[in-house]
Amino acid sequence: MNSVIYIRNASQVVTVAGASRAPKRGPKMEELQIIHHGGVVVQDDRILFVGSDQDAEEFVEDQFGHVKENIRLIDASGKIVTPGLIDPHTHVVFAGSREKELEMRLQGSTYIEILKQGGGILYTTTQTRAASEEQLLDESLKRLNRFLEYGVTTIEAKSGYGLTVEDELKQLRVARRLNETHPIDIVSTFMGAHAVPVEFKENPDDYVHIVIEEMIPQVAEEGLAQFCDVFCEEGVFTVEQSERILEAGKRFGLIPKIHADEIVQFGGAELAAKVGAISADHLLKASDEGIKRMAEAGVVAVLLPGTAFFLMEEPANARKIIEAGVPVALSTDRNPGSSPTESLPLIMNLACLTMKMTPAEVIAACTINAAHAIGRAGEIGSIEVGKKADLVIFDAPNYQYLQYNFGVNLVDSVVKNGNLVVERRK
Ligand code: IZC
Ligand code: ZN
Repeated sequence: MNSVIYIRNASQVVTVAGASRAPKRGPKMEELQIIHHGGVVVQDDRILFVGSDQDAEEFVEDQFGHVKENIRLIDASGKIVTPGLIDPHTHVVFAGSREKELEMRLQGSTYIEILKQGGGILYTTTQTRAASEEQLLDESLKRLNRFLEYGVTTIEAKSGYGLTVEDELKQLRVARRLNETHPIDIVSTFMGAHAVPVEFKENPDDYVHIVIEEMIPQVAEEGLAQFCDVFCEEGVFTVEQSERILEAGKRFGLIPKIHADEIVQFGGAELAAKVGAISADHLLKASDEGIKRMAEAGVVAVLLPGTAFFLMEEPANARKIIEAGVPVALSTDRNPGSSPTESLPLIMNLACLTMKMTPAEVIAACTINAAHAIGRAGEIGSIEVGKKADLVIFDAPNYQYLQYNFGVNLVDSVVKNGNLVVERRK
């Protein structure tokens, strides 16, 4: 018989069902389609059944009554089941770390000043260029293991610490190998336009030329990425350069994403709408007009409150963005400079406590809306029959408790692709 897992007696099954075709916006973000006292049955890598305790018992008896001893039973009494968490914005493949910059920032240096002095992204680029594929793989693997412990079952991962054709391809190949070998699914984004490398400091347009003429075609040819991202920011890439790069990506089938309006108001949100980006990320300084255009164009806002917290900045105005009808997702932004954490649950806490998102909105933002931000909502992001069996059991009596008992890991178990991959606290 095929592998079957039956999770029973959950106090809540938070399905987040019914939004696979379009992301949740406005008040809909609060509708989580919860089954109180329910169960989930998984067969192989798919969700086979979800329903009330009684219906689940009958279903299992009907389908598997004769082979009950082969079913893996998980008792979720007093706990909740949610879809596997999805992190739609990470820079997880890199070498080294930047704890020195934390001390510099505590003494008054800013993130952009450090970058302009050749630190920041450029420091990590030096380390990443020097690292072998094996070394990058080992370092990134540790981070992926931590993500899984926190209930994250799918992530997006960007390149952008190579900044040469070969080194960008190296980073993306590592992401591909990680996807093949690690339980977490990794969706890749090409981000050669993450910083202008020192070699091109005096003529950044020459670097943009290489991104467009050399990097994008090779990334596309090797099928190494699905998305193309740009750090559109004062002192990094202009709106005009960003547009050229994202349009070039589109010609090669790479869907645009954009780091928008993080540090200054720069027109990134407007550009996201103009190029039809799947998401615009950060948005701390986004203009009202930009937000309006994102809502009209259906761009998902990926908010990163951990980054604002770590950079000691005011976070994005999530309430305004949600009220404008923009679908919101959340992410760690895992990277060595502005958000060195794999704890998506901590980001959820920060979203609630620093951006006043409700506990229900936070769940929608880390499940179905995050799936939409990476074009995967048909497969993941909700507990529905036929979807991939990616599930988390949290040791919490209700979903609100996740935002209340903050800063600790409440993950009890994780099911990924139908396999029990994390089992904690007996
Ligand atoms: O390494 O600093 N913001 N890119 C844009 C980053 C932060 C990553 C880094
Ligand atoms: Zn980022």
